[in-house]
Amino acid sequence: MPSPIEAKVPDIGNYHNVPVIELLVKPGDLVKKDQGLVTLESDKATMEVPSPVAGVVRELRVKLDDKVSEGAIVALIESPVGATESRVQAIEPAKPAQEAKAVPAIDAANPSAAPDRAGDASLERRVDAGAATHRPTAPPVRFSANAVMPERVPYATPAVRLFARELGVDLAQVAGSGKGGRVLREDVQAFVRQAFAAGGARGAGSGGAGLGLLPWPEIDFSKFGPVQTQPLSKIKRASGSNLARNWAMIPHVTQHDVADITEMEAFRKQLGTEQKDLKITPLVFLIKAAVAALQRFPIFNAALDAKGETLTLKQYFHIGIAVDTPEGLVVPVIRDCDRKGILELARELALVSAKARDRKLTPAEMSGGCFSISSLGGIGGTAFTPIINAPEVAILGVSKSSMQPVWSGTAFEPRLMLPLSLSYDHRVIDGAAAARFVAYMALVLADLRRLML
Ligand code: CAO
Repeated sequence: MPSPIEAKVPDIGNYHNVPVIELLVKPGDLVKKDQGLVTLESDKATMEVPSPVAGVVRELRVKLDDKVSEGAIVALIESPVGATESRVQAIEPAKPAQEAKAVPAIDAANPSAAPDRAGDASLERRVDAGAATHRPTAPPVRFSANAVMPERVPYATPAVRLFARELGVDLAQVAGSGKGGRVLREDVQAFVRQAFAAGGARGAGSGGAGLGLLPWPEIDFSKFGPVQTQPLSKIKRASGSNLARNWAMIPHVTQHDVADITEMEAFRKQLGTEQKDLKITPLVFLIKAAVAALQRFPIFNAALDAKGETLTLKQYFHIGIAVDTPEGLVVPVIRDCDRKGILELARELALVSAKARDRKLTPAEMSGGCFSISSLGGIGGTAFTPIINAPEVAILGVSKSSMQPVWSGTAFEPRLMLPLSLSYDHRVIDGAAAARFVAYMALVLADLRRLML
């Protein structure tokens, strides 16, 4: 058995006393020639000390945080003399037969010997020959630290870079949890896990799987006090996936406004006394006002394609209504709202709300929407940010109306004001258009005669 070969820190430029930040192998590991043994980190770069030969790591001569300079021995590598062919194959990367013939095997310690052994693809024979005639030492591999790890590229060791490359992961997207923000192997693994969990949430012009988010914190809460767990309902899990995708992939902006519904409310109350068996809430008026605004601003009645490049403008007016049920949120769609009057809409709204709460809605009754309304007005609040129901491009949130002092020009008058919150996809809709859309809705709600125009 020949003496083990010393793996030394090669020429690393003008760096001295560089800390060892990572041990990439341990005694007993099989290594290939040039495989990284330890990682060093200067103030500007990380670099690996390569194994001078293929073989087995007999001893590591450094530990984490040791400081090393050029020539320091980091490990002893035993060459695989007497190793079986399969063991050698395990450490020799497979090469196509042609390549093996064309590329001479080069002994780092004796490059001139290479031509003699051209075509010798057997590592064992190569190492044997080297061991018999020379005692190879660490090859003088030159490092350009900045070429290995330029400051502007993500901070990661070459091993992690290689790992990310093999998995097709763009390191720039991965958040590093290591010292100083260094991207670790585990960060890349977590990134890939998350990409899979996102279930191919791609489209609308960006890669949902490439968000580069930190892994979800996993905390044992029972350490802090008594807890119990409860699975999310099926509806919540399904709507949650949609909401998460829509929130992550659509650049939302929410435009807030208020509508003076004093007259509308008087009319609604009057209708209520006439239609004893029908509950008429502000929501049906909002459906009509939304349709009027969609007709006036057709870009809001549109769907964006998966690439984020083409809009489909709809010439029908089906409105989705968010309904709160004990199992979670569902969005039944009321069709052809432009062709239906207040009373018909009120009847249909009562019907779909009851069906939603009884879990009797069919998928067909929840599809085909153009624009959605989420009304929390029966509960409270002054404003909120509803999440757009992709591929729709806008959604209206409605909060609770309240009496407000409004300046009439000569005096403050008590007026019933209804808060409106319009979230819109900023890729499709400009802020000015959104402000006009919601202001127009407020105008219609303030004077319902405008619905007839
Ligand atoms: N301001 C003041 N009062 C309002 C109001 C508003 N904007 N909107 C409704 N109300 C009143 C109604 O007039 C009704 O009063 P009365 O009982 O005195 O008649 C009361 O509030 C309850 O209304 P409602 O909520 O039963 O009826 P609706 O037509 O307004 O809404 C429905 C129907 C199905 C949309 C609603 O019940 C619901 O589920 N809303 C929740 C939607 C939701 O969860 N959105 C959030 C999505 S994001 O998580």
